[in-house]
Amino acid sequence: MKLEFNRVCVVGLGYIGLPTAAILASRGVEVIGLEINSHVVETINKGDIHIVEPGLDVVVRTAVMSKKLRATKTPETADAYLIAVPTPFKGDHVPDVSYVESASKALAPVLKKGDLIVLESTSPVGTTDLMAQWLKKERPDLIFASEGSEQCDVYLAYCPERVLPGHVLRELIENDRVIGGVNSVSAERAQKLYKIFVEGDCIVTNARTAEMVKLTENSFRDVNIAFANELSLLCDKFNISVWELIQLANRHPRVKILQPGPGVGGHCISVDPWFLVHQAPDEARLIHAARKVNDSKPHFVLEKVEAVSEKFKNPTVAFFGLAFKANIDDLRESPSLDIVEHFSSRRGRSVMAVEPYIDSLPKKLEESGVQLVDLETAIQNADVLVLLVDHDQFKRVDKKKFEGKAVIDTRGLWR
Ligand code: SAJ
Repeated sequence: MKLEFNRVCVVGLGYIGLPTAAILASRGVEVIGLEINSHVVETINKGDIHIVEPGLDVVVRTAVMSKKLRATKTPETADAYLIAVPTPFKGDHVPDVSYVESASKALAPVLKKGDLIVLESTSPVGTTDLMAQWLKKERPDLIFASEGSEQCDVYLAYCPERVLPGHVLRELIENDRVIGGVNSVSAERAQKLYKIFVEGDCIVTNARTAEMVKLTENSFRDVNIAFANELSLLCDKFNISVWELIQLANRHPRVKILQPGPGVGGHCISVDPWFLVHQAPDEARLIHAARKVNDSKPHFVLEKVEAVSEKFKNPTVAFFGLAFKANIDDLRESPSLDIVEHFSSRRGRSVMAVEPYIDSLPKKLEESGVQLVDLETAIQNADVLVLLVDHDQFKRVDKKKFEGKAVIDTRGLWR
């Protein structure tokens, strides 16, 4: 079968770019990974990976060994380009699209008539149009897709990734994709590209809607977690178990409350809603309030730990979990890490941390004298036990061993 896309270039070989590149390669497409980090390029070309994601090592190794995937620092021609670079925010929660800009500028010299460029990075509404403007400036000889016209040399689309860390390979294939074309021909072309590996529906819309869909999905989750977190504050005040409360309220056929926790972490849900708040501060009031509720939850937990610890003389405090959520090793934007960092920054405290997914502590915790220990050691030796992450390993504890100790359970695992 002749493929319409024989060669695809994936720009940015991170948590999304690398799995996407490897899956495309596994479908017979020649994939070039364009990456600015030399260490990442070398690692991948050896058939290894630089990130932790179940099953990814095998798919990448197979793709590299079969010569369908290789990484490079130099832009090369391809039939389609997928941009999956970071879009963090600068101070004051202002979105930073400079990586998208530099990726566009890097690609500009190798573009030719008939090429397709798809932006996957989470972006403020209007970023795909901005990309068209940057490209036009670099390549005045080419006609880039524009709204309201189907005539173009280079097709442009936006297609957000929506995979859950820890389940990336399965979700990349199974999830539905929203494909937003700057014009209809771009959307159709991008749809063909995604159909090479996506088994879910590939639904076509315009680029601005697709950009907003991504921000909406993560804001929806943030607002709903904020509701659960607010309930946990109310329950603390009223001396009610928030876990029992939610379980009972969820018995209503149209109520489905999420779970409270020590705060919202990761590089998506705690970041993306700010893009909307920044673009429309007067309108995005609920989304803004939710961000504030979730961001303040670690302070609430910290105060609880302080108050409980004061009841002991020279207590040892053990924190269970540092990752931003259950069963992964990712400590980025982790509220748990934040809590332990703050608590252990006061000198002379005896602090233990249990995190089955890491071998050594982040530098800051090491410098504050925190000890990385196993589950049993922590339960045996600590006076105050603080559960921060609902890792499966923490579910199997013998609660009889908690006798005489204070327990703060932010995830409802040890109730
Ligand atoms: N959390 C709670 N209570 C809950 C659910 C989650 O406190 O009931 C916390 C987690 O502990 C964690 C944070 O929220 O700190 C985020 O975790 P998550 O599992 O909700 O989401 P992420 O950040 O791992 O991935 C999200 C997903 N988006 C949605 O579910 C709408 C994923 O599909 C996106 O692809 C990803 O963001 C992304 O890249 O944007």
